Amino acid sequence: MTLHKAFIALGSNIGNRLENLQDAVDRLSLNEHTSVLEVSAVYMTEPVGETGQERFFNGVVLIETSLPPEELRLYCKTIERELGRPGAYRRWSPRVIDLDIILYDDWCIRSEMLSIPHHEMHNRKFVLVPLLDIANPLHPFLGQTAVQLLDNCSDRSVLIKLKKKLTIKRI
Ligand code: PH2
Ligand code: MG
Ligand code: MG
Repeated sequence: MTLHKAFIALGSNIGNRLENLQDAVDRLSLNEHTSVLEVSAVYMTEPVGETGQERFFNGVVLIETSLPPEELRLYCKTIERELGRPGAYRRWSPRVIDLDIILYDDWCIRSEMLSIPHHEMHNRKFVLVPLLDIANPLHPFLGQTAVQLLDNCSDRSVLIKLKKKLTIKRI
């Protein structure tokens, strides 16, 4: 069985935002096909794309998984549903939980269902800053490290690093 590494970005701006992120991390930890290796700090971030909604809590986790990307995406959708996310959100609407695969090994995938590396990761401080808490991976498509992506990122939104932390449950 081949194990892969993937970075997943987490976001929530409805309900108990910390609890929602932690519930998602727990589901990634307690599943037999995925384990969580590292968690970032939690950041309170201004909504990007549509203002006038609650601020987000954002974080990033590094997981190890035997699931191929498409199955990992489906598992992320299952977690979103279990945490109360409705089937479809319009693009910039507030969300109970959002799980986005940011990187999967050094793979580049562009299909109707999958965009790996995530097509917006280099434009989003709420992804790059927590990612750098964990690692400084190379963006396999743009050929820049996360530090370089952040240097070149035009996102000027404010992130506040919180004292609240995510924890990793071990089976
Ligand atoms: N997610 C979005 C759109 N805007 N803004 C912040 N701060 N954090 C997010 O996670 C986020 C967003 C779409 O998924
Ligand atoms: Mg998203
Ligand atoms: Mg998403």
